[in-house]
Amino acid sequence: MQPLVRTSTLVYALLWAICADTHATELLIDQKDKQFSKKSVKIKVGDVVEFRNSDPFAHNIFSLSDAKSFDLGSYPQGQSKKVSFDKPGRVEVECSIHPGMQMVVEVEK
Ligand SMILES: [Cu+2]
Repeated sequence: MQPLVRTSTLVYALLWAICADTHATELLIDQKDKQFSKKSVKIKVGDVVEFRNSDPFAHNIFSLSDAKSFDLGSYPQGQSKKVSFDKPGRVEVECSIHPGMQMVVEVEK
């Protein structure tokens, strides 16, 4: 029975490693009335933020920050796009269509 026990322990450890590796927290930020649902959020490296558009017009959010630079392009009501944050730092998110829309994502180690 000894080898069997060892094998199953190994399989369990392997599964745990795989799950731990892909286990990123996902956070939803809404865009409504030309505002982000939160002005600032704190997340961990590897976490994913889903940016949903609930306004009846398009938003085009982007960031030029060193910790994460991205441009999600313009997308309409009901759609979501996800951004994964892979470096620690302060990420300022803006909308290129509505200059008043701003938020900060603090990515911690
Ligand atoms: Cu916008």
